Amino acid sequence: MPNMKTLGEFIVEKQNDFPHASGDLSSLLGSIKLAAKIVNREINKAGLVDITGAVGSENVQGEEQQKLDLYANDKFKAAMEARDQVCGVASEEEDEAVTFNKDLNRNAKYVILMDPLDGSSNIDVNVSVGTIFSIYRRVSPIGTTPTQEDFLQPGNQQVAAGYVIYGSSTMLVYTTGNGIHGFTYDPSLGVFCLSHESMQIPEDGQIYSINEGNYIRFPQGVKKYIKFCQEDVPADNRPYTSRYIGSLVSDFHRNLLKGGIYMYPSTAMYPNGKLRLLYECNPMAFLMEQAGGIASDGKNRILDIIPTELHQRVPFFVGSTNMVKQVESFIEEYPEQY
Ligand code: AHM
Ligand code: MG
Repeated sequence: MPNMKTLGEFIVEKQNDFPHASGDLSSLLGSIKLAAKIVNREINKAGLVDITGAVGSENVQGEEQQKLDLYANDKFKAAMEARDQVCGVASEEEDEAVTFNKDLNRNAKYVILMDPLDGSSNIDVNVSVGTIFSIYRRVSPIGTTPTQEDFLQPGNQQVAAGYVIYGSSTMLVYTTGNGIHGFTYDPSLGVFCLSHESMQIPEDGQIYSINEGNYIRFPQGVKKYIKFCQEDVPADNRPYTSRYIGSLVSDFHRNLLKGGIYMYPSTAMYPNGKLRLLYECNPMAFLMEQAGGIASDGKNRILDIIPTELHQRVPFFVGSTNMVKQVESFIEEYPEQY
């Protein structure tokens, strides 16, 4: 296969741009790649083997069943621990951050925060789901057990972030702060191949993605923006198209490629929105900025928010620059809640 570049080759090539790089981050991305392949294999057969059943129940072989989100959590954690570049992991599936206590892990310089299987309620209906990850350099001394501070860093400190989308094809998309690159999985070869180098989102998009069923509970500014999207102004390409899968990674990925905005605002039910700052919004915000778009909580840049809690939620507006700015201006003009 001439000209085909694998994820592994691409990572090494990029690492060579930094002559003093230790290779630790490359190796860490390699372990994410491995865990993604394992989870992908399991997701692909979710309808065949009864793995989507309740935790604790038994399958026909008498093995205890595990839900796919817990399965993904275990696989990603194990991959991180095995490779010695990570000293701790925070996950949507874990109440507290997990620290690795082997000497080699304690000497590692990175922590990782992840949502191992986002949108997992979609698996039973064969809709795409994803893994989201965010990598930071620890701030605690090397050789010690990582602390809360290592995990509660603002998003602007991320050294890498990415997602895996388990969709009609499986893709891994990541950034280390030098553009955002996508790799499509070839199951026959078992490799991720470079398919989308240096992606850029259009500055203006025509897709808006939001759970409109919650309309009545949205802040006034968001309601006004939705009506703006629906107005008949052909010169401005409005009305826009509404697309909402209900799986952040899939909605984000489509909007990234086509131009658009994804919104999960505060609602009367979720005053801080639903999505989690540390392992959903920050990595997506980093990726989006690398693609030339922006990410906001409606007023402020997501990446500058100082986190206070591991599982903190935040309203989230991400996508094409002019669309996010437009909703921000409506929020400013109509500050009333609900
Ligand atoms: P999860 O982490 O529990 O899967 O929830 C996150 C998901 C996102 O993928 C998706 O965009 C959102 O929740 C959908 O929420 P809703 O069903 O309220 O629209
Ligand atoms: Mg999630």
